[in-house]
Amino acid sequence: MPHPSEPARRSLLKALTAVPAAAALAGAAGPAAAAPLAAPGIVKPLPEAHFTVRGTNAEARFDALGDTGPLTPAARFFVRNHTSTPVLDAADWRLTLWGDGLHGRTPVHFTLGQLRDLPSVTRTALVECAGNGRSLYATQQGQTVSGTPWTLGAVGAARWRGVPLREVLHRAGLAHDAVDLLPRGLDAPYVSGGTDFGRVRRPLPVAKALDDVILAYEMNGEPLPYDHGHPVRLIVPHWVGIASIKWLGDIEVATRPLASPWSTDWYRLFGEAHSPGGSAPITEQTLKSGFQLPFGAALEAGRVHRLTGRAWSAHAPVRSVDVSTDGGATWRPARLHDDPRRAAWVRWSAAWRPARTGPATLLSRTTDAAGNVQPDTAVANTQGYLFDAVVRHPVTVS
Ligand SMILES: Nc1nc2c(c(=O)[nH]1)N[C@H]1C(S)=C(S)[C@@H](COP(=O)(O)O)O[C@H]1N2
Ligand SMILES: [Mo]
Repeated sequence: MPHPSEPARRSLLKALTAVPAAAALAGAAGPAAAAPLAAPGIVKPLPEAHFTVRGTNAEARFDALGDTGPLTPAARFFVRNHTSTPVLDAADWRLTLWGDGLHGRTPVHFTLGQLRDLPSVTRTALVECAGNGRSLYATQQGQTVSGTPWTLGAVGAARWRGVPLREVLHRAGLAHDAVDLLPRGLDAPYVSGGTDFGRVRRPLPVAKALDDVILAYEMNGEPLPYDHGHPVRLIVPHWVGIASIKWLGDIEVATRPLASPWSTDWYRLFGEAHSPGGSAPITEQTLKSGFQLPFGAALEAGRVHRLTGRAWSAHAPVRSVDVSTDGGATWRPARLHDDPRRAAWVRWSAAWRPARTGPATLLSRTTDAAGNVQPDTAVANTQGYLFDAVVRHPVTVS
C-alpha cells in the first residue's frame, strides 16, 4: 500500500552520504591499530576483541563484557541489521503518523525539534534479539534451527531518553478504537531469497504503545549512534528486539489488526512443540545468564578464580543465580552485585578453586522474582527464538 511519507523518504535518502564505513574507519585508525572487522553496512568500528561479525550483524563478545558496567557503551553494543545502517540527517528527518486510527485521518508529522520539545523520559532498558543464544540449540541440544547463530552477545543495556510514544499518539489524535500500530524503519527494503519483504516493520498493539514504549533519541546520554537508529528509534521494554524499530520513519495507526512478514513468517514459534499454524507473534523476551569467560578458557588448578557473569529476565527482577562448577552435580548461590530490576541485568560472581585438572563444565541458573527458572533444556522452535536454558560452559583446568 502506498502511503503519504513515501516521497519524503525518497528525498531524505537522496541526501544521504554514502559511508564506506569499515574501510574509512580502518584507515583512520592508522596502520598500527588492529584493523576493525568489516560488517557490510555497519558504521562503527568493530574491534575483534569486542565483536564477532555475523553477516550484516555484529555480536558483542559476551565473554569480554566484564570490563563494562551495568550499561553497555554504544561502542560495545551489538548491531542487528536486516540490511544496512542508513546514515540519516536529523535536520531532514520527520516522523509521520497516519491511518484510520487517527481522528481526522490526515497524516501528522513531527520533526526531531518538535519531539525534543515534548516532555521526555529517561529509562534503562535491555535490547535483546529474539534469537540471542540461538546457536546453543545446535551445540547443546543437537537441534537444527535457522537464523543468525548468535551465542549470548545479542543483548545490551542502555539508558534511553526520549518521548513516551503515548504523548505523541495523543497529540496526533489517537482514535479510541485504534488497536494496532505498524512502526516502520527508513532502512532499505529487506530482500531475502529473491523476495522483497519491504521495509522492516512489525505490528505493535496500542495497549503496549500506551504503556511504556518510548521514541528514543538519546542512548547513554548521547544522540543515538547511526547503527542504533539515529535519529529516532522505538524502545519497547522487555519485548524481543525486533519490536524496537530503528531509524523510525512512520507509524501506521489502525482500527483493525495489522500484520507484516515480521509478525506472520518470523518471530512466531513454529515446530513440533507448537500449534500447527505457529504461536502468536512473540512479545516478551525470556531469562538467561552466562559467564564472562571464553568458551574453552584455560584455568589454573589449585588457585582461586573469581568467576563473573550476568543474569537477566524480561519477566521480573532476578531473584538469585546459582552456579555449578561440576557439570551440574552441585550448586551454590552466586553473589549479586547490582540491585535486581526487571529492566536491567545483574552482575554476579562466584569463587572457584578447581582441584583437579582436565575438562570441566560451568553452569549458571537464573531464578526471577516471578518464580521463573532457567530450564535444563529449551523447547525448540524452527527459527531458534527465545533460548532460555542453562548454558553449559566448557573450560579446561590445567
Ligand atoms: N529499522 C530496523 N529496525 C530494527 C532492525 C532492522 O534491521 N531495521 N533490527 C531489529 C532487531 S531484529 C533487533 S534485535 C534490534 C537490534 O537493535 P541494535 O542493532 O540497536 O542492537 O533492532 C531491531 N530494529
Ligand atoms: Mo533481533
